[in-house]
Amino acid sequence: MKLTGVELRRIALPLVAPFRTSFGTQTRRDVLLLRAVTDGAEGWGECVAMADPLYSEEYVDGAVDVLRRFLVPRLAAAGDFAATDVAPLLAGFHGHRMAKAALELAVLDAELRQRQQSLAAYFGAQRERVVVGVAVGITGSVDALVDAVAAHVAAGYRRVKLKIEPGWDVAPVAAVRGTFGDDLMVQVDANGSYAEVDTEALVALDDFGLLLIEQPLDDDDLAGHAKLATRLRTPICLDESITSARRAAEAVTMGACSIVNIKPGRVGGFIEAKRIHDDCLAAGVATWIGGMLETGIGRAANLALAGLPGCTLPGDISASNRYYATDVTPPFVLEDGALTVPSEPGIGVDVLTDVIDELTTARLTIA
Ligand code: SMG
Ligand code: MG
Repeated sequence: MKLTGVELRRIALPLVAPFRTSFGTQTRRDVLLLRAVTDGAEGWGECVAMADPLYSEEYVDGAVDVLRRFLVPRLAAAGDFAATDVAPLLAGFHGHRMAKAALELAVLDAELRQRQQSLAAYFGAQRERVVVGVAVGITGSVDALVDAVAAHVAAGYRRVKLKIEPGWDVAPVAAVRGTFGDDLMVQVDANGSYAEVDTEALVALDDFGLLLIEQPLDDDDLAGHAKLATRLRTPICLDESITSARRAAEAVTMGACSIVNIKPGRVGGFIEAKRIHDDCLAAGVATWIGGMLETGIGRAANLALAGLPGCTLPGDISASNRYYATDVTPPFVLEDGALTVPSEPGIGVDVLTDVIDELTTARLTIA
C-alpha cells in the first residue's frame, strides 16, 4: 500500500472523574488521533502520549512535531509498503515510540480494512470476550477509595488496580482487602514512585494477596527491581521500564520482573507488542494489556491483543464509561466483568467522525 496522506486530529475529552496517580491528577484527555489515507483504504490510530511528559518523556505536542516533520514524510516517501514495514522504516528515528505506534496502528487499520480482516484475527486472538480490570486513582482518603472501589465492583469489575505512592499503600490496600474479601483480584501500581529506602512498605504489601505490584521503582532501574524481587513474595510486573521486546527479555532474565504489562504505545507499536506477547508466552511469563485512558479507537485495538492466549491476567481495559461520557466510537460496555473483542475488519469499530469533529481542538494534514 502507499500512504497518500495523514490527518492529525487533536481532541479534548473530559474525564467523568479526576484520575490521580503518583505523577499528577488528570481531569481531561488531550488526545491525538490519526487518520491514514492510503491508496487502498483509510485507517485510524490513536497516540497514547499525555499532554505532559510525566508518564514517559513523550507528550502530545512532541508527538505532533515528530509525526509532521519526520515520521509521516518517511512513510509517504517509502512507496509501496505493508504495516509490518512501518517499524523498520521508522527505526532510524530514535525514541518517539508512542508517535510511531499511533502511525503504525493507523496504517495497520487501513491495511486490514482493505483486506477485510479484523485486528483480532490478524494477531491470532483466541477469545471473543475478555475479563477486564479497572484502575482506581489515589483518592486521598481511605473511605473515598472504598466507595470508588465499591462502585466499580457493583458495575461488575472483578479486578481492581489501586494506584499507590509512598504514604498511600498499606492502609488503602488493607481497607480494600478488608471490605471486599479475598475473591476480588487486587493489584497495585506505583508508577515508579518508590526508592530502595521504601522497601519495608512494599514488603508489608505481601500480606494482602495481591496479583502483582507494578513498576515500584524508576523506569531505568532494572537492577533495583531485581534486588527488590528477592525481598517480595508479590510478583513484580514492569510497565514503564519495558520499552521493547529486547528490554522485556532482559528484565525477565535478570529477575527484575516475573509479569509483563504490554502497552503498544510504550513499545513503539502493536507488532512489537505482539512480539512481546509471543516471547513471554514461550517463556511462560504472564502478560496483560495495560491502558493509557484510550478512546474507543485505542481501546478496540487493545482488546484485540487482550484476546491472545498469553494475556492471562485482566487488562486495564475498562468500559468506555469508566472515563468518558461520550466517546469517538460506540461505547464498550461491561458485561459480567468482561468486554467483547471487536471482530469487524481493522480495529473493528466504527469511528464516529461527527463526534471527532465536535471535539476537535486542532487539525493538521500531512503529505
Ligand atoms: O486506561 O484504565 C486505563 C489507565 C490505566 O493506570 C493506568 N495507566 O501506569 O498503568 C499506568 C497508567 C498510565 C496512565 S496514567 C496517566
Ligand atoms: Mg502502570
